[in-house]
Amino acid sequence: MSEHSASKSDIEKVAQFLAEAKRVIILSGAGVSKESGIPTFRDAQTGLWANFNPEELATPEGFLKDPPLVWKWYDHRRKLLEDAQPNPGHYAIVALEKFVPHLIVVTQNIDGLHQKAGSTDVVELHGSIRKFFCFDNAHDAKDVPYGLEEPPLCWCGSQLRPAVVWFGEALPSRLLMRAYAECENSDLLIVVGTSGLVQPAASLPFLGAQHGAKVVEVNPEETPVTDLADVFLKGPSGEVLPLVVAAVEKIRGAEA
Ligand code: BV8
Repeated sequence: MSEHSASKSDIEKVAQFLAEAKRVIILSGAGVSKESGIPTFRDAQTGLWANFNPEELATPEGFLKDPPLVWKWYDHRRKLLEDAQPNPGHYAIVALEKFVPHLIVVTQNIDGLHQKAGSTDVVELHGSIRKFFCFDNAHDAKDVPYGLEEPPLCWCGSQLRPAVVWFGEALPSRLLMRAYAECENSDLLIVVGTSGLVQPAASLPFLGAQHGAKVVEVNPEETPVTDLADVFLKGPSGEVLPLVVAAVEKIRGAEA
């Protein structure tokens, strides 16, 4: 039983956008990894984490207040990723690369699943849970074991932290500048699985539209982007995106 309610004509409309597009941005959020078994950022935290607000844990203040707690939260989320595999939504995004001269994935996700699926150009706006640096001097650290009860120390003596962007921290400027530049030059932005609430990433679809890009949204729910979108494909990305790829293949086949 399909859970999506995206119409055949809307899917074909998006496929036509893709068949004609030269420069496409896929802007993804936690929803694209939901069908890989990774809870979205706003899903009720499970178990031990049910009593904590992720927007408090994912801050430098939260880390300094209780380094072992924040360290264990990220360790728990990183462990969840050990067995996580990309889902059909991730693979559909990879498949689109062969139809579009320039396709880039700008993701808010820190799970690395786009790269694991084979996407070749991924901008991780909010960093990566698989990398670490030290809190005081940003020295990189590698091969950090799972299951530690508190943050290990860098060779300089400072505590290690995950190499993610916390609330209140600036996004890496060269990544943000790249995302802005891509939005100013894109024909089409496909916004997948994001609640569209977290800035400055949430502004990217609006920037793209201001510069003439068409906007497509893929999400089971409406978001602040839905009214902006030229087409809203309502449904889980793991179901909807493969249908879009099949429709583009049909157009390409007919052209051949
Ligand atoms: C900054 C890493 C400034 C950590 C994350 C205005 C302008 C600028 C800043 C602000 C502003 N207003 C407020 C701010 C501050 C803040 C902010 O935006 N707060 C929000 C809450 C209002 N922004 C910041 O702090 C940013 N920094 O602006 O710094 C600055 C400048 C100079 C100097 C110093 C400071 C930093 C933001 C980054 C925070 N880090 N992640 C970690 O993950 O632990 S954000 C984190 O939450 C995720 O990475 C993700 O980006 C975000 C959650 O959003 P989503 O990905 O959308 O996930 P969510 O769960 O919300 O939604 C899931 C969606 O999927 C839903 O719509 C659902 O319907 C859908 N879905 C479900 N199932 C499926 C599906 N979709 C498809 N298929 C399915 N099957």
